[in-house]
Amino acid sequence: MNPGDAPFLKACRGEPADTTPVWLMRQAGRYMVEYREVRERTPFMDLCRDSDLAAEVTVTAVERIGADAAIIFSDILLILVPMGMDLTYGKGEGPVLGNPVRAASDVDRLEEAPPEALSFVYDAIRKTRSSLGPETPLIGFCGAPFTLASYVIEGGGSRNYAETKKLMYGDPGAWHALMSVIARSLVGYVRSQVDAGAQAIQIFDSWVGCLSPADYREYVFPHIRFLLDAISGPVPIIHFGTGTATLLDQQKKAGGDVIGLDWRVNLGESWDALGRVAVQGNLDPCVLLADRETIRRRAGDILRQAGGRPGHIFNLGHGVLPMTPVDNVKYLVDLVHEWRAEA
Ligand code: 1CP
Repeated sequence: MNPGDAPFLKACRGEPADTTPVWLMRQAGRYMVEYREVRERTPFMDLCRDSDLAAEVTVTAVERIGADAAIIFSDILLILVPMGMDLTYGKGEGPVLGNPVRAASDVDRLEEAPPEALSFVYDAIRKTRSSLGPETPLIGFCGAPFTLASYVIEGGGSRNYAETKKLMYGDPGAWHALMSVIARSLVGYVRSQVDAGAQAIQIFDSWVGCLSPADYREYVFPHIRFLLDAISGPVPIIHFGTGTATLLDQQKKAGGDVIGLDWRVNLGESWDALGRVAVQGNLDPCVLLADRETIRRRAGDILRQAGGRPGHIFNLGHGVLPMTPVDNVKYLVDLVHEWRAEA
């Protein structure tokens, strides 16, 4: 197969494909026994920095579930280290940034990440690409400026983003300087992933849904627009967020060939409103905890909403949960592939 003819890449371009392509966010992760075995021997950050192991985990996951695309095993937060952040992954508690940014003087100490600081990611992309067949495209990724800024400011995950918004409202100058240095760092990082062989890029704006449309316009749009402008062209860009029902029009305007939808919206209606763009989504990850009949019915609802329109990439609305049975994931992938639009 000509690599460009893979159903996933066709769908990214809005072209018809024989079957609806499907992959899952976090498809290489703790729900999979092969991954847990690797993690028992290797701390998370070491795994990301070991390009052989990262490539192995990436390839194992895509082959195990039969997805139409692989996503490189890495993490959105790694770029923060060469910017000057002190990042650790505590046991079971998620990521911790030990020196959070709370004031303009903290922003000043951050540096634009030199792309070569993340050479282990590009090595992993090259190694993964050489062990995948031409029919399986490889997705590179990064966090979006807002989502990364939220970790930089909160020092980890957050419930209400109070510190983030405190800086955003209280010191817009510092806020824009922070968003700008993150966005500039991401440009070289994404371009290097593409140079290494990434055939699509997903931008994770996982937490931007905590903002109102007006705040998105003022505090986020210029920076995500700058990033998407700078990287668009060579490969398709998937622009993903959660809780973004009221932000989708602005996200589309900011850019991206594919807009990622979470499960809180109706895929068909959102696609109608978005107009000409490909879409990705949007099964609730919790549906994969249910029985097969429910999985079939709920996946069928989404496929019917897409209605066979070219440019749909089936995915969850967010990442696979760790307690998900891997057989249910496999069942979902197979059923999407076997789905035929009803007459
Ligand atoms: O083994 C472990 O316990 C570590 C868990 C883990 C994994 C498997 C982390 C820590 N990161 C990852 C890999 C990862 N992260 C991938 C590649 C795997 C794949 O998709 O197959 C990707 C694409 C990410 C991206 C990522 N990291 C996001 C965006 C996606 C999303 O879920 O919204 C975010 C927000 C992160 C931060 C992060 N890193 C790790 C955790 C547990 C988190 C989330 C913390 C939080 O909830 O705030």
